[in-house]
Amino acid sequence: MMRRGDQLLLGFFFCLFLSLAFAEGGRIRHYKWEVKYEYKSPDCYKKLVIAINSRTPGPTIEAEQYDTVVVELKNGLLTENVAIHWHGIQQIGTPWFDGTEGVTQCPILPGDTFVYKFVVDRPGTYLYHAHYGMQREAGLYGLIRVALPPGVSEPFHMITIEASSLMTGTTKALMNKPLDYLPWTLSLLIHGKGSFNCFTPGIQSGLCNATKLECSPYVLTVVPGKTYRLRIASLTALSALSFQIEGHNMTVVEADGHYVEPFAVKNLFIYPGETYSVLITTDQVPSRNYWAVTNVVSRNSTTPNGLAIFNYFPNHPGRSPPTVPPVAPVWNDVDSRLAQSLAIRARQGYIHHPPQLVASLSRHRNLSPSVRVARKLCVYAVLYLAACLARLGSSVVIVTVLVVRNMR
Ligand SMILES: *[C@@H]1O[C@H](CO)[C@@H](O)[C@H](O)[C@H]1NC(C)=O
Ligand SMILES: *[C@@H]1O[C@H](CO)[C@@H](O)[C@H](O)[C@H]1NC(C)=O
Ligand SMILES: *[C@@H]1O[C@H](CO)[C@@H](O)[C@H](O)[C@H]1NC(C)=O
Ligand SMILES: [Cu+2]
Repeated sequence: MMRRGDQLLLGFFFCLFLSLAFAEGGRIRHYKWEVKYEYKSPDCYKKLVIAINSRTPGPTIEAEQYDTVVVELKNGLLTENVAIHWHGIQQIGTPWFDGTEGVTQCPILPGDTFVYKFVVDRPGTYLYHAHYGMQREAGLYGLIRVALPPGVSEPFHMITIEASSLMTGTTKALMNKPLDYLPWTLSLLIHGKGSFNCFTPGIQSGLCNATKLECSPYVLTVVPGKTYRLRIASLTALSALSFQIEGHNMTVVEADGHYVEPFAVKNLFIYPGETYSVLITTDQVPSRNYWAVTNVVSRNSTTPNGLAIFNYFPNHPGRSPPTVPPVAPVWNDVDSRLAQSLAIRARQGYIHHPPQLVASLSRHRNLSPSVRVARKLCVYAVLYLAACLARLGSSVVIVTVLVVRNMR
């Protein structure tokens, strides 16, 4: 018979072992970012942008369901605070990492480093963006891709490769002018590249050069005869957009982190803060490239279209398509946008009902099943040891275990 001290010690190590073995549901995805102002010409017009590790959009966070994302964020802006919101991430159990400055966290002061740490518990496409002042419009944003864990497959077929496309715009606020109340979008960016109209009256000469390599269109390279999943997201200020790829229909399969019943569209309408996944089959004439186009809808705007190149391998990625970019739907065509909204239906078999009890939600949703099992085993082990020490025998343990089970 072991002495009491030994039993306690054994129990302690047993629990320690379990908690170490199952500590995190998935892998840790560690990112070290520094946020800084830099001069860049994303749309050919040189301006100050806010970049993460010199990039805008910032690095794409790539994780699997139940992984823990750790972002060590250094604010290198010198005179401005920073906070980053993880758009679409539920933050169950970690509301203080939601990143809404002044609501769930104090801003990160210039020179300070803050470590965000949260679990991505749903597969899907999400965003991150600055949540302080107009920093989002200045380029502080990026994508979050949460894949399924190994061995679990998506509810659609023939995925070969994933690509992504993130639409944003540059706004007046970025032009070193006094901020207008409405940050009109002056150029549309696809994955951080666009083209400003360098003939706009009043712009500083020498700062806009439409032939710079830095602002050549974003290129999405694909292989003929495959089906691709394209993740599309928008963070454009105050602008609803249409997105299309010349000559290709798209099948919508995901909206804002939820699988939807597949439906086909020629134009995808997307509003700021939304994300979609679409499937595109590269079944067109393979000897040329195609245009990907985004344009403002729902407002009679003069914003130039955003253009990217849908490049069929092995054509040269910089080769312009031989056609003019497809025309966009007219800005006040409300019916098509309504039709898309009405077509979005939750995918059967993947419907997540709201939890019945808020209390149970806050306690356990954030943990992976293995953590829950480990936690349960720990409780049982401690109860067993306690009962042994109290020489009360196993019946008490069984009763207590039953009580604990019912409490859950
Ligand atoms: C624009 O950029 C191109 C390529 O970098 C350069 O050759 C040209 O001189 C520039 N034009 C002006 C007006 O600066
Ligand atoms: C796209 O869909 C439309 C309407 O269903 C159809 O007429 C057209 O042929 C399709 N285009 C391609 C390239 O599949
Ligand atoms: C949209 O704006 C243009 C000028 O930019 C104007 O000519 C046109 O009439 C406007 N359309 C509508 C429907 O208001
Ligand atoms: Cu957001």
